[in-house]
Amino acid sequence: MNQEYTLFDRGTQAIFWNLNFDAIQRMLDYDYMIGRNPSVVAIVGPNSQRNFEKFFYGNKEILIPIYDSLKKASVFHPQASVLLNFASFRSAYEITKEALALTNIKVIVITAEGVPERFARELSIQAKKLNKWIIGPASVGGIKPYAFKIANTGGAVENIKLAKLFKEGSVGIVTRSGGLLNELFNIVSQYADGVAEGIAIGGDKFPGTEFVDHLIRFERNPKIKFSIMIGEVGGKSEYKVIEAIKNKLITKPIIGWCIGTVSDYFGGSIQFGHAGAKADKASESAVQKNKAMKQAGIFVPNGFNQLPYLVKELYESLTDNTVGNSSQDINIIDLPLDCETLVKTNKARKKTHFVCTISNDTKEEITYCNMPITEIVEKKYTVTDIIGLLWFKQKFPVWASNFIDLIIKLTADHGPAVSGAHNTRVTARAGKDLTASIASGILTIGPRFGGAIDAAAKYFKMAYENKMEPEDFVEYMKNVEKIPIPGIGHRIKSTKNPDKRVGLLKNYVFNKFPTCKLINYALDVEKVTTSKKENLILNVDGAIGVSLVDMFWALNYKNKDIDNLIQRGAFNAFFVIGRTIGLIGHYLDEKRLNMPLYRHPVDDILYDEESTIEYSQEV
Ligand code: Q5B
Repeated sequence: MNQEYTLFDRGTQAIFWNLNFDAIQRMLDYDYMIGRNPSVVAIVGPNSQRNFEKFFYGNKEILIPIYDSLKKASVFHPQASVLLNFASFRSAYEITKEALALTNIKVIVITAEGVPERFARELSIQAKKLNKWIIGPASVGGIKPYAFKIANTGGAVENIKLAKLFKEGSVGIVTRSGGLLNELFNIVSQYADGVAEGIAIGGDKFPGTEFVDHLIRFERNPKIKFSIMIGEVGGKSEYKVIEAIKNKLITKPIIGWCIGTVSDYFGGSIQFGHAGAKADKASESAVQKNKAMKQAGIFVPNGFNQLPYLVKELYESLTDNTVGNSSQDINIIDLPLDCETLVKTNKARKKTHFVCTISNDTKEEITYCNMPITEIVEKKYTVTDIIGLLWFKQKFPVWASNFIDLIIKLTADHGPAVSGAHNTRVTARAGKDLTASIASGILTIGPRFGGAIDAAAKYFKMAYENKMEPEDFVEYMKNVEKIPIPGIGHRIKSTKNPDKRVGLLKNYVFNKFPTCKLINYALDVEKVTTSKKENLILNVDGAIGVSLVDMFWALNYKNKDIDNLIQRGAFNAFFVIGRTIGLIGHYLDEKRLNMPLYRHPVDDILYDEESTIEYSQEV
């Protein structure tokens, strides 16, 4: 601190305890407007997962570090002299005690209401011993215009501009309440030349510092011509000021008023909003305190409404200025408006980066294709109906929805030996979590395993549309495309060991589908391939692929739309969703059995370092 009467100046740095990002942003906005460096240099958030947060300083973004302890924050920021203690009433005491022990921290602002009175008293006594300042508990803080603003003091930027809180005036203000502090800012901006410093000491019975402490500081501050003190019913704080006037510790004029004069009309002891706003003795009533202040030479208005005129009168009598002619205007830097505000107030438009046509979470409840989930539940939509909505943007008829249900059931698992389940189990045994383990299984789904559905649909549909004879199609795939027909062939299933799943699919399609054109064609192709080799059956991928084409044809999808779905991988998605169920099962099974790390047996690997096999056999 520069001078003993000043708690804050344009270089004051603060540590903010708690992740109150809006309040911090307001401080930085103020700093930017008055052209000083950012006043918040560190944040303490013991439970934060982050070690920094981004804020705007003007139109630039800056990073403010988040520490998990006050001690660390203060070690890394020894210049920070203010702690803005925004902790809850449960933690505020311990944190303040910790801050009092730190040599760099000189001022502590406590916002929490409800700090136990004995703790508040102890903190106040301790702070005074150490020559430190506590503002609060239950305080909004304060401001030294053109230097430092505590958190939300002064309200929004518009209010700060209106109350001219960006320039230093000559009036010192002390209140208990933050609301009245704002009211006074407004009055002083209109009836005098503005605020030199404004502090709300807080509404608790035992504030860390009292009116008198700050008024004595104001006495020593040559910039301050007079002060305003707004007290409340209850407590003795105003009498301490009277005592200081008697002892000539305060000689500058003070305008004083005690809120709560109405309590006399109720009779008895009335508790007002603040914890300390209750008169336990007659002398603590607002009326008595106003009388006592007047007798001590404090300017006491007849009522709060008269206070602005008293401010004007006193200001003009103490300065050569008449109100309105006094401003030594300071250029404030205009705060750039953020896009969100401009868009909200219809002053700007913004291009969106994403388009979503399947669901909306910005309404009262999430909707799937415009249908609220409550309605979805009430109408007893099945999981496959939801697939219809979210994948294809339509509610399928029951026969189609039930077909999807059948696919999911039949593809859910095919034992631990297949690529996906094997990978999932190996990954789980390497100690990985559920997501990683099932992801490693899903990643094996492809042209040879489970992911041949799209390609099967594509080639069978192409052959059918081009009226290829099954034999010609088999030849075409071998000689022109030079690939095995997707959807044909299985490692263990054959004509002698038929795949029951394919039987169930065929049975459903022939009984429930309005049209079975492509599956019939595929079965004709199967006759050709199985005549070559008995395992070249229409496999589960192939049966699903061709049946889905039949399904979409029956649902009146155009060929182009079906081709697009295939090209985007929408048909393989049915295997992915089904098999994910099984992969989760395999993962949980491994964990349940607590299986150790898997290492493949070396006798199952052919080691041949002498091999001359080249990657490319081209000559
Ligand atoms: N040949 C599946 O082959 C397999 C031919 C063919 C014409 C064909 C193979 C293939 C297409 C991909 C496909 C999905 C690799 C399968 C699934 C899910 C699963 C898995 C599970 C589950 C099997 C021997 C001879 C050769 C080849 C000829 C082979 N395939 N000709 N069209 N498609 N299919 N995948 O038995 O003259 O001797 O040289 O790639 O649809 O993944 O349970 O395991 O639920 O988890 O190893 O069911 O068919 O035959 O490669 O030794 O070839 O047959 O040209 O002829 P194989 P290969 P040649 S369902």
